[in-house]
Amino acid sequence: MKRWRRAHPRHARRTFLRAGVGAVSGLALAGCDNLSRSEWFPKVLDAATSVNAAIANVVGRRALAQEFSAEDRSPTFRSNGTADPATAQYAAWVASGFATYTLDVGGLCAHPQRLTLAQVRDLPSRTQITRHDCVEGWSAIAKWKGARLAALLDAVAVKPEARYVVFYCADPMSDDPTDLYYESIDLDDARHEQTILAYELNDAPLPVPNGAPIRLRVERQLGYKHAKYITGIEFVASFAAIGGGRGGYWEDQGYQWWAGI
Ligand SMILES: Nc1nc2c(c(=O)[nH]1)N[C@H]1C(S)=C(S)[C@@H](COP(=O)(O)O)O[C@H]1N2
Ligand SMILES: [Mo]
Repeated sequence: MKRWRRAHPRHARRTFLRAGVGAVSGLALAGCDNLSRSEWFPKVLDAATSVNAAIANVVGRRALAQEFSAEDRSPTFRSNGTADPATAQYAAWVASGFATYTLDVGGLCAHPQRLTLAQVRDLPSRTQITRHDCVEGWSAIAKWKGARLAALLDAVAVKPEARYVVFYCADPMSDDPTDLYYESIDLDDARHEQTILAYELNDAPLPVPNGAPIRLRVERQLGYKHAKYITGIEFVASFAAIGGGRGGYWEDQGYQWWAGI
């Protein structure tokens, strides 16, 4: 636990945070005309998000996101956000074909583990064709294969006091090398049938621009929740002491933590 905290210190740089929130609101206003027609946009940036979360709880957190057939797939699945973490560590993993990559799984669990990509691929898997919706106004349908996150939770024996799963990523979001992309979901979403640690996109190994070697698919939430380049997974009772304290890189800039579609 201590090592994790050192690697991902809380960022209390208020001026940075204020600047970030301002920039996001400005973008939201500028993009309003284009985006207001979409069904999901209002759910992301206003208070309806919490209503949406409440409805999701009543309707059932286990309901599946829509799945599509092979013909429905988009011709290409674009990259958004980081397209290459470009750190020395990441470049070394790419050079090894991810043979030297490891995934640290720890926090509130009985059996913390360091897994190779091969070990992740050995976990029970799921394949699904789903639609990805990004708040920037694009969607795409693709086929994903990955390890069921529920299987990993069972393998490490998550403790009952764990409430959230935090995903630490390889890509720095500023000149500060500790300012890494991160995300979090709750245990209901972690155990959801369609929540996978994806290592294949459209029947090929996950490409670097889409988060190689492992990225999260959490199909009932918006694109920014789908953490790419995952290097660490931590089970926590609270994410208040991680990053800016709001549960994710974009959440720290003002986005909603719950991004249900
Ligand atoms: N590590 C990391 N994960 C990330 C991002 C990022 O910049 N870094 N961008 C997010 C956003 S906003 C979206 S829409 C999707 C884009 O996934 P794609 O690049 O496969 O299209 O990844 C999400 N996960
Ligand atoms: Mo996005």
